[in-house]
Amino acid sequence: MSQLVSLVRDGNVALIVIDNPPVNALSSAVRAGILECFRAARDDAQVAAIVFLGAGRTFVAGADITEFGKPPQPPVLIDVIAEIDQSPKPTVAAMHGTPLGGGFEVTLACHFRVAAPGTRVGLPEIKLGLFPAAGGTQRLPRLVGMDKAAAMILSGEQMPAEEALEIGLIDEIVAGDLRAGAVAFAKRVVAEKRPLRRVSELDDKIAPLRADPARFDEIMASHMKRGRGLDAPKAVVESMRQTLTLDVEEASRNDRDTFVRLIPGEQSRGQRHIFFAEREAAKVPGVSKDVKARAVRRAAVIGAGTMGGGIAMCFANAGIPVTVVETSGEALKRGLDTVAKNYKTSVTRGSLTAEEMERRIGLMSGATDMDAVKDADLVIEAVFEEMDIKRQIFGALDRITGPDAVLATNTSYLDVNAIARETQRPASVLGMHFFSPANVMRLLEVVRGERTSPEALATAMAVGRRLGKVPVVVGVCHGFVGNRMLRARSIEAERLLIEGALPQEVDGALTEFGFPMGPFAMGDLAGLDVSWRMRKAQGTRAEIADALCEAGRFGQKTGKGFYLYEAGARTGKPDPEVEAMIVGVSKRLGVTRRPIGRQEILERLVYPMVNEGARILEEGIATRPGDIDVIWIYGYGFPAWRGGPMFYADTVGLKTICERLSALATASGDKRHEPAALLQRLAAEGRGFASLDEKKSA
Ligand code: T1G
Repeated sequence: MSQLVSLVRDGNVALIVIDNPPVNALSSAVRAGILECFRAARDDAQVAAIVFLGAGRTFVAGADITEFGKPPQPPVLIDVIAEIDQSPKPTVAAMHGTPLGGGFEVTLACHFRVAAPGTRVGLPEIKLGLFPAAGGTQRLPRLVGMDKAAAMILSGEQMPAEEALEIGLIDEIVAGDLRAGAVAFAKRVVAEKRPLRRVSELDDKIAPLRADPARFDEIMASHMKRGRGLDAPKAVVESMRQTLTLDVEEASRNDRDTFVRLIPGEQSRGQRHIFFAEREAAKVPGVSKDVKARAVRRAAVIGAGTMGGGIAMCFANAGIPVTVVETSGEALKRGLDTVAKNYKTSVTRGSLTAEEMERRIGLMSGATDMDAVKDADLVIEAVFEEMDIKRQIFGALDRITGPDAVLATNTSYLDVNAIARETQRPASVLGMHFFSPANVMRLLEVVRGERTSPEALATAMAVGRRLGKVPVVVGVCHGFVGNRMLRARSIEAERLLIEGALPQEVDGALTEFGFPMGPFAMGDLAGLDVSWRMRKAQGTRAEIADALCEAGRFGQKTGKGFYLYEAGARTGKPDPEVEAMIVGVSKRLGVTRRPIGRQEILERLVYPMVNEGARILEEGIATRPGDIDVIWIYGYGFPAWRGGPMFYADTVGLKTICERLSALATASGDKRHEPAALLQRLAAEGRGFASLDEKKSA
């Protein structure tokens, strides 16, 4: 047997142990090893039952994603699973960790499934632009019914073993030694001569749908939320529809063909790129795995505004006690009341229990005296974007907190080095830039100052992950990575309005591209007065946004912005008043308006961002193109199935992008549209940004 898969005996039970760190992925060698061991156990007269077990931290977590896009090696997974499915002897899957994807599909081919407490099962293929093509779409509905199966497969979410037990997905939770417990379970099955229930032959949950196919469509429609229009969700529906007419064997063969077609598709390539890019982003140059992060037992947040309150919620949600400091009792009360309101909304929505809400609120304390943070291991400043205020706060924090405390600023664009210079501990100062709403958005830009130490960085990255964020290290410049690229887009979006486009046309180009909303709807949601205040502080102008603010149109908060929001509606309507204002600004600037098509709008919004991303890479502000992609997907809603701005640029072709940017530079006279040197070099060499990333995915 290969060392990746071994066959051991425990009495009359054969154990097939898979040991392929780190997650027991089903590489071709593992598949071959499983098949070899299974056949040996099946054909051994001394063996009465077979248990599948994963070594290390988890049962099999899926097919080996690094193999996708390469020529498939035998044996293919559906053939391995088909043989297990036909086992004449009882088969038991002993699960722990995260049995996912193909790994969970192996367990569905077993007669029985047992799991250690805390195990989480799932079929997350949809998140890779794929679908469970090794029988998951055929066996799961036969086991738990179409509705629960569709919910699990179309969301790709993990399910705790305790819930899986309730719905009959697993047979027993095994406390203590999983291996011993699973063997004992198998021996009981043999001793009791339990009937062997082959999942592929179950039909009681499918027959009613066969009689009422419309019900099948209703179920599918109820679970097809975000994935509308994408290839993988459509493939899931058509694959699951086969349960009404075909047996598992035949349907699985069709699934394999569909799967092979999805693999090379741009949508799956984009999502697999992000899967690996997110993990690459966790690898910070100069911060090796043996750099020890400092323990963060207590946190503190300075400022209880929208951001400060949201950040404090992140810590409470992660079970970390957090002190919130404000300048006055009134401001503090306002901030904590907003936090309580947010939690109450979650309880009303059913996404949080009242007890959990009380527990989290109990982890938060408030103060108006900065001395309250003296025991904090990490302090995050989240006050107004005024450098003088931040300088004062960091000077005070430096005096008050312990020598090992990490001091972070949530600034979205100010100079972290200047802030660090206000302290005696610049090595422990960095930026932790959360995205609004901080308790929801997963991106965390960790801003590395010129003197930030590896330990401080490791601490911020570790805390980011504990808070459930996706931390990405960025360098110091105006706007770091995300907001610097957003500014390039915002300038062009305003120009498009002046030259002839309307807000709904500009926003429509991006929502059709896959963004949840466009720049103007986003501005109305965030509040146009926020960036207006920043522009006034910097002495810059945005003609149309300024005109709207001067007319008191701050967006949703005032019922009017770029759009009209009737009676507190969340979705705005085009407002003829705004169109008249825009036409007036064009006239005042002497610009002759013209109709602008969707493709031109899209190119003028996305390509300047790519150009800024190339400069960011040249300057070393981001380590990899994939880091920029992760930032835009987790911080700004760039559609994951497009892989992020830099991956998308590769799919367009950098030569094309260079040509369009040069034309834009000539037409607008704006030198910033001249293609960045890196972009020109890669285009000239016929390469893409991907050639700069060392990645595993094909
Ligand atoms: N294949 C190859 N490498 C994988 C992998 C996989 N399936 N899963 C993880 N890795 C690598 C990962 O890149 C990282 O590498 C290391 O393992 C630790 O991962 C036929 C076709 C299991 C919940 O989608 O969700 O089965 O950076 O940092 O936070 O229908 O990994 O250390 O070099 O994420 O503890 C379906 C994907 C595949 C599961 C563990 N399965 N993995 O999280 O560790 S498609 C998945 C995860 C499929 C079938 C279809 C998570 C995890 P490195 P990590 P973690």
